[in-house]
Amino acid sequence: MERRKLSAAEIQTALAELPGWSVQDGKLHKVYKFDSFARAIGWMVSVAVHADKMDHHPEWHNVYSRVTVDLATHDMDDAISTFDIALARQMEALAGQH
Ligand code: H2B
Repeated sequence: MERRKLSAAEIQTALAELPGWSVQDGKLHKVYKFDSFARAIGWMVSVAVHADKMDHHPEWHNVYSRVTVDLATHDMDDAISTFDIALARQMEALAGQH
């Protein structure tokens, strides 16, 4: 997959299909709320497997059943890249299964 920085317009287009996601402090941001701690952690493990395969890793914070996520590309001065959108889409897909 192509790995490049996205323009503000490209980010807005992508956000239109990513419910609950926004840009905060220059990063793609969402707070996920699950039914339990076990479901939150199960989702995190599924995402972690995918993220490691992509070699693209989230910044995230778990408190009980809530996971706060921030995505940026550190190698590109913390810009939002095609990889951040791909990881956000994968998080959405996996959230539907947890
Ligand atoms: N994750 C994120 N979010 N951004 C990066 O730039 C990044 C990463 N770079 N995971 C990868 C690892 C890089 O450090 C290795 C060497 O490929």
